[in-house]
Amino acid sequence: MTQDTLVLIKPDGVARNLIGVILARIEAKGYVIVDLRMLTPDRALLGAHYAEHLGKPFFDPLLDFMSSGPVVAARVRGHRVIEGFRALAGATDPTTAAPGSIRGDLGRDWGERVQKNLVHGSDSPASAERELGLWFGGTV
Ligand code: D4T
Repeated sequence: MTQDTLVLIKPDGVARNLIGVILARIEAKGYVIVDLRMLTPDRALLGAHYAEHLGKPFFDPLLDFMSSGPVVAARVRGHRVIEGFRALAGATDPTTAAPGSIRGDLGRDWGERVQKNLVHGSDSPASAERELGLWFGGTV
């Protein structure tokens, strides 16, 4: 059941110089980074990526934040990696994300309209396929 998932290191993670630390956690867990790129995403890409959140109060702040600077996108591979990376990332809210997780150890609430929670990971095989198509196009 080898899977690919999309991992994003969000602008807060890049700005805080945590690219290496976050990629090292993924590799230390045993997953394999099979493609990697850095870009500042435009609102069209982000609107498609976050389409499920359209209309929610945090949607515009989320797009402002995500387009505010460079993001690292990674295609990560392994058995059950979709579930495994979500566990590695921790809960959405970095205040309550479990210690030991990326968000729990490295993230905090900054009192803003959007949670700056360092990373994104696809939440299902269908999401992974859709999101990898958006950020990388096609398959490796
Ligand atoms: P992503 O999609 O970025 O990996 O985060 P999650 O899967 O953990 O959370 P999500 O899709 O529910 O939310 C997407 C993105 O919006 C921010 N957010 C979310 C926020 O600022 N306030 C909120 O109340 C929620 C639910 C954080 C992540």
